[in-house]
Amino acid sequence: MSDPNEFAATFAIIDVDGDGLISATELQQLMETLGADVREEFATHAIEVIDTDGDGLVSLAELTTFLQRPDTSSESE
Ligand SMILES: [Ca+2]
Ligand SMILES: [Ca+2]
Repeated sequence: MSDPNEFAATFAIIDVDGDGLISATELQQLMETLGADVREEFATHAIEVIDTDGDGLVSLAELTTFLQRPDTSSESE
């Protein structure tokens, strides 16, 4: 999956309120919709990982950068 249009489509799905930014709450709602039992801290942490400018919200550019990053194997538990 490396098509920018696909990222935009995915982003639009996650961005429920359509303000162009993904909040931890929206991410949590998405994962609950997908059937994952997600804690708020997990969603907040995931946002922090993707959020490169540190405003606490994920923009399409930040999501695209994150998804296109070749090496995402440096996860900590
Ligand atoms: Ca939003
Ligand atoms: Ca940000």
